[in-house]
Amino acid sequence: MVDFAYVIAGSEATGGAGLQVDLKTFQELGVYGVGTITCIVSFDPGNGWAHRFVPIEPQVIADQIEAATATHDLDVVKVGMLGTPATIDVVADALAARQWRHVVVDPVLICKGQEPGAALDTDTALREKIIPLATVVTPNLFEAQILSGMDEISSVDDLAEAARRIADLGPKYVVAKGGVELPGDDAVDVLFDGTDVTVLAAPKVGSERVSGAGCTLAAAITAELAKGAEIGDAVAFAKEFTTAGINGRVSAHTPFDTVWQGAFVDALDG
Ligand code: PXL
Repeated sequence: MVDFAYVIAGSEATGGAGLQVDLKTFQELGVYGVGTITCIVSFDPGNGWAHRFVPIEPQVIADQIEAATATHDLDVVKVGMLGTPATIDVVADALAARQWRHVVVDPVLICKGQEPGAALDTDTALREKIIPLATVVTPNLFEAQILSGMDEISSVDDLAEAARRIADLGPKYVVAKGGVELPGDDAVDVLFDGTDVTVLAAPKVGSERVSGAGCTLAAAITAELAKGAEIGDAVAFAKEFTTAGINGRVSAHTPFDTVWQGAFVDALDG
């Protein structure tokens, strides 16, 4: 029997982030992907690759969720970029209307290139209406700092403390990602399960951010949970899958490279 994974997220038109990455990751990991689009991001090559952002009409989001959930028995969902308070309201209502085995939230506060703080009301709505419905939340360093309210995260201990504070907002598990910004030779993620902190480390691949890494990690966690993995195994595998994808990254005309979701399976095939 095929396992299903559902994603509610934004489209990113280059294929390097967002829903496109989620569905590619699901397919690589052998789960049937179902997707609902919340917004459309089209980078602007004529203007420094700035983000052009168009929200989808709330009723159209509700219609997509109705179609997806009426068609398949979906019990594991990933939530990616939402983008506006109206979108957050409709997605929060839809999540609250049914039972989920896992709700994996990638708390996309801003995406690369946007001005921090430009969308404070969206950040507040995400914290108040979506994060409490999550079973797993996967903030990067910047998002962990905002969501935890900490002044600075400059060590693994700080990252673990941020994860503990974010768990107080409701989610059972917090995966806080140090990425290239956390000082040190390793890319460190911490998993807090409400009691214990597990530190996952892998040598950094260069010092530049690679587009789609956060989306890939959260989608891989979602796919593994859909297949029945335990959270610790899901997160450890997702990190391996994402690290392989960063190693096998694709260069592009954008100023940043993007993750290749096929790299993990390429390596298995030799
Ligand atoms: O990488 C975060 C992200 C998620 N979702 C969408 C995006 C981005 C960043 O560009 O556009 C739709």
